[in-house]
Amino acid sequence: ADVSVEVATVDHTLQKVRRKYHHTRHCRKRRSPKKRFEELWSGLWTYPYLVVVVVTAVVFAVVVTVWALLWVFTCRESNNGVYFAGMIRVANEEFIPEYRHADSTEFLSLAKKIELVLSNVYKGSSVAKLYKQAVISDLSNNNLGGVLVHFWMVFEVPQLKSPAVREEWVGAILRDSVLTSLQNRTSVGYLLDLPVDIESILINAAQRSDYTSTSSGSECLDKPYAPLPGTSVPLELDPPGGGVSCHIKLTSAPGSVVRLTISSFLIQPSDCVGDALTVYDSLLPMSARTLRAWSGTCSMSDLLSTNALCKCSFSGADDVCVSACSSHVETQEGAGYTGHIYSPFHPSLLPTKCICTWLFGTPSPSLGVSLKFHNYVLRPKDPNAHCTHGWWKVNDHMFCGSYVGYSTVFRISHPSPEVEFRCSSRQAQMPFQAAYGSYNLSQPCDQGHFLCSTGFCVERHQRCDGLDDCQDESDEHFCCTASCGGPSPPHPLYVCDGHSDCSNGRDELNCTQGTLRWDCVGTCILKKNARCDGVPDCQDRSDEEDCGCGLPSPVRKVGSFSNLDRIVGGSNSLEGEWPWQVGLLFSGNLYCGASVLSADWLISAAHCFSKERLADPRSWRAHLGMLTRGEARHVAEIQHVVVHEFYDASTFDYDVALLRLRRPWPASLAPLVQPVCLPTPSFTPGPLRPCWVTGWGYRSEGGSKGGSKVLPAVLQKAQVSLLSPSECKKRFHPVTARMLCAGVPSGAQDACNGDSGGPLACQASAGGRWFLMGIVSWGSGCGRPRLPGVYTRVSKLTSWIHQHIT
Ligand code: 4AZ
Repeated sequence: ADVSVEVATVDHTLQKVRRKYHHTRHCRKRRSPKKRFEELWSGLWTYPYLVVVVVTAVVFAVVVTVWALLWVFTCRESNNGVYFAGMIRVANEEFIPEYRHADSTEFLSLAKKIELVLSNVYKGSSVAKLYKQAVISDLSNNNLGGVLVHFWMVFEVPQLKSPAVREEWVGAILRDSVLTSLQNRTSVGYLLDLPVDIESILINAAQRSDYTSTSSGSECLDKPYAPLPGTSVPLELDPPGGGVSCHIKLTSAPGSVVRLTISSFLIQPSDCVGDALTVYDSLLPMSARTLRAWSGTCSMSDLLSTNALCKCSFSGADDVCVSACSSHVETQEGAGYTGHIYSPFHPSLLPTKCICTWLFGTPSPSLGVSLKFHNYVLRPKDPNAHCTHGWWKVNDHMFCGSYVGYSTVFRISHPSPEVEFRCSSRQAQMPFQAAYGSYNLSQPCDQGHFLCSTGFCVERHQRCDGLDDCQDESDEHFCCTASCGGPSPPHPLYVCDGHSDCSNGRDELNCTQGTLRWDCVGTCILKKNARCDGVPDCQDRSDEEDCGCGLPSPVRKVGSFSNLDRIVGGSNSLEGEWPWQVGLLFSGNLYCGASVLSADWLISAAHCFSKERLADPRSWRAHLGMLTRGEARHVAEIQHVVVHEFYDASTFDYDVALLRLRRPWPASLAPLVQPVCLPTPSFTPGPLRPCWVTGWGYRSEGGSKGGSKVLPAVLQKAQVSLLSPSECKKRFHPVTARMLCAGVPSGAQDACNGDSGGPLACQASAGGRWFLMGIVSWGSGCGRPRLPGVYTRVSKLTSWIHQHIT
């Protein structure tokens, strides 16, 4: 109506609009609302109004967007999904064909049960708030029986806290929720009410993309099944591109294994760098179960020279098995190790079936062949037993391979031996490699050297020096044979250790009369427990050096009482009674015990830190000067953990670990925090001086007392007696020189789960110092009659300890 068109700035326009509106309101006759609306509406579409509306809308949109973005990135704590692939063997379940189909009622029912158990475990753990869900992805059969469960676990973690959920912790929570009994050393225990194999538990961090691409309904997932041995299932893996991962889950009939033959691997030019193929021994992409990985490493120039195609070909698995590991090998004289032989598919795991034959040749009939293995040993085959980690035939003599924690040299005293290796396990095993060389048949070791039973040569002066130079102690064995009947005294390590090493018993003579050999530097004296006994016996007083240890000063509080219903048959300790006792907490839970050795070193059991049991020092806190749980005088961080290099998780041999504190504990904590003394090789507790085991572990087997799992709040102590090695060997097998039995015949006093790593301390004499005789290691249940606890024999490991802490 009365609006004219003109070009104006926004300000100008606004003023005009205001003026006009003002004018309209005051000077016009009143009109009907409908008419007024029509006027306003048509007015809005005029140019100046339009500009105002558009500008306002744009400003509004910008403000809303900026605010929303700010909220997303700053105000709201954004959550990240953290994904883990897991595997566990459910022991009592028989695999049925229906389990292969994720939509079958049988699958769904078992999956639901397991998901519930996993959910209960994690919802009751320290990461309960972050746990979102567990999804069972596959159920498969396996050669150990039961059903192998492959699952995903999803945690929702605030972005800043992502590192808080780590694969070691997630795995540890699961493992620690399994109640096992050490009886019979079976690895099957109970995860709530589900019987599971603790050894089978494996948790690996994974990518979200792995989770989505392996879930049913994913764009590129195939699950071929070979129903009969020998069935060949052709596979073609042709990813659709765009960064999509494809997965093929291969399964075969129970009792058979899958053989995968890769005939060609074509890498497209554009994707060359990113293309990769990984084969896992699992139905989910678990890094720890990688069998083999190939990645597209071919460069663009390679591509050009091969017609813009990078082609990698692999021959059939059977061919590789025989041809790649069998060969004719020539050694050289005096040139050390000149080459290697490898297990088939090295460095992949060993296949379950294979045969390799190596024909060795040496340049002279006076030479033999030596094979140096890393962490693997060949031992003569017991005619009544099967080889479980490789069957070997060396010139018609049979050997079994086994994995050990040290290197070995296997010497074949023949100039041209034939060595045959057969895989002998129903499960894929670790690969091996051996360096080969020749040696002089008449003199395997150079002059001045001693031949260890590991096959290594060590310098002669290293024999019988108390140090394990051969890696299997063979340089320290039979050290007293020469002197058992001869003029010189038996080897000090074997004197009065309670073990008859000399056939004439000379090494154990006169021990009851209190005489014992003690080596001062250069000379020796005969006195029982001369070390740190307050009397300088050596001329240089070396026997009284570094003796600030092993003297507790217990405080009996008014009204304190002894409750004879604790540890297995133990009682409450007093404040300061065991000042070396340490509580080791992993993620806030008391896991193990330890003992103070010095201002910055603690000693504990290796099995508390073995691979599965969290080797990461950052996960641990040491609670020092603690009587009641949670009331430590000092909490220390651990800088690093030294697990004994020969620790054997299957036998618990060398079950010892040293923990270095990040910072020394303050000296002002004395006398409530004090080191325990380290025993000499010949230390024996004083007569009628029993030893004491201390800890906050369970009070009975299975941890239940009156039906509920209760851990004592106050540090418990129990008195136990040492058993002779021969008594110990009657109860358990194997008992090695690094083990020690202690208990009471009725079993009424004993260590139990949770006491592991803690001290078994013995007093040298009445009122004398306390020495760390043992470290709680293992046993058959807790508190059982005639089944003592087994401890790490510290006196056999003092040189290793000193090597690290001094
Ligand atoms: C344990 O699992 C454990 N009764 C420690 C000691 C004993 C048994 C078990 C000996 O930590």
